[in-house]
Amino acid sequence: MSALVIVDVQNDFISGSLPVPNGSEVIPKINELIKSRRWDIIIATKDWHPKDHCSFSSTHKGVKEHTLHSDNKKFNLPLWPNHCVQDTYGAELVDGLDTKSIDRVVLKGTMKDTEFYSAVSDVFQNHETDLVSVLNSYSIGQVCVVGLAFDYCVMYTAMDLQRHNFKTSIKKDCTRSITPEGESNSLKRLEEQGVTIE
Ligand code: VGL
Ligand code: ZN
Repeated sequence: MSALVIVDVQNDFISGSLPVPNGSEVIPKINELIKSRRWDIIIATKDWHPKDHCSFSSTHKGVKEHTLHSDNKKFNLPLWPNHCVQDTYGAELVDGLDTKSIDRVVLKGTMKDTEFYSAVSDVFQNHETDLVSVLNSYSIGQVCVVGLAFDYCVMYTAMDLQRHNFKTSIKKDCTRSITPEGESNSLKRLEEQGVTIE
């Protein structure tokens, strides 16, 4: 059995606070994939942050260094503009995406002090979403990953799925990257992990 996993095709990553360059181009391409009915289940993920999430630069304004406790500051992870705040327009799946064909939505990044890029686990692999158990409940062996952004959430999701022994591929044309350098680094890492780039 096989699954299509559509990562974070949300308003904020297309026309909102953290737009991925040319991100809107993936919408018709992903709709075409959906129409081809090649997968037994279609899952969409959503970055779904509380309004004071540790990955937002605004969360850390005026906070003294020694009082910081959240992962992003402590481990020098990138800080971002506020994005995909729970129950806001920016966090909704983008208009135009064929959402009626999506069987399940998996939320990630919901805990204030923990950064999730992957839709499987947080960056330190201490917490998991329900993605793997959803896939296992459908006896999925193969997963194809598409969406935004290639050099963050798509890459980390694909690497985690491969680590969990799903045969994992990425349809590159149905993704876009935040930066070109990020894209070439990600391609290298994905290849090393055995993820197929189609
Ligand atoms: C993402 C940065 C921060 C992504 C999510 O979906 O690629 N990037 N949060
Ligand atoms: Zn995020």
